[in-house]
Amino acid sequence: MRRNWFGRRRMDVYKAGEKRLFLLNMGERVKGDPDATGLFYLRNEAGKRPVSLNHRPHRKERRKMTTIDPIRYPIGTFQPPAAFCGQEVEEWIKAIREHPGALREAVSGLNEEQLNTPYRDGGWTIAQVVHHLADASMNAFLRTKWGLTEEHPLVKPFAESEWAKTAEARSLAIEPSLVLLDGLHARWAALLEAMTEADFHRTVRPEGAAKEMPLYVLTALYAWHGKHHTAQILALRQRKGW
Ligand code: NI
Repeated sequence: MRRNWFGRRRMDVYKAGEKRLFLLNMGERVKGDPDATGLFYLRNEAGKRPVSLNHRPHRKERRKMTTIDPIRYPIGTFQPPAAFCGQEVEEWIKAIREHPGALREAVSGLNEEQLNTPYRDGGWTIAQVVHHLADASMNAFLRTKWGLTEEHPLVKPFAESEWAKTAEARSLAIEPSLVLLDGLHARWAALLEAMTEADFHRTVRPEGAAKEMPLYVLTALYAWHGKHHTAQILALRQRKGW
């Protein structure tokens, strides 16, 4: 067996459940027989990038691969797209359009006790995650509108963990937030579909951020965000056998 940057742990990578799960969660695509090719693919929103197992990845890449918590980030962390790509934009819009339905399906049949279960130790309950998704999507929609109607507007972040603690976010049934997401995402997807490439290159300036964010990156971020939280709920259901 050839030595590579996984060293002796290479077999663990493909055999130990957690390692394998971890790599798959990072979006690994094994092309052919990994032992024969020595290649796997790290895939992010920007596309596929082949990585040779025989080369040690950059420090930044390694940090990402070793510190991510798979319960908290079941589909991996957000990888900003490197450039605008019309085909990817279409996929993100589709994800935003389909998010409310996917979320409804992810929470369907759960009773109140289950909805009030944290998706991880010390994390939000499923109900809080649903309310958080409504909070986040409302903010994202407004940022998109601001970005389209003003020149490089400053956009305010929201203190999401504090928003998740206000009374209604801790006690209200999830249905009002699901209904909100139905309407909001229908409108948001319609807005995005009507945008030109130039519109997607318009930017907002997130307060405190080092650089401006083009609207296509914002769109990619929220396409990921919906899937990210939906996957947290589905993963909890799988672990609990619900
Ligand atoms: Ni979130």
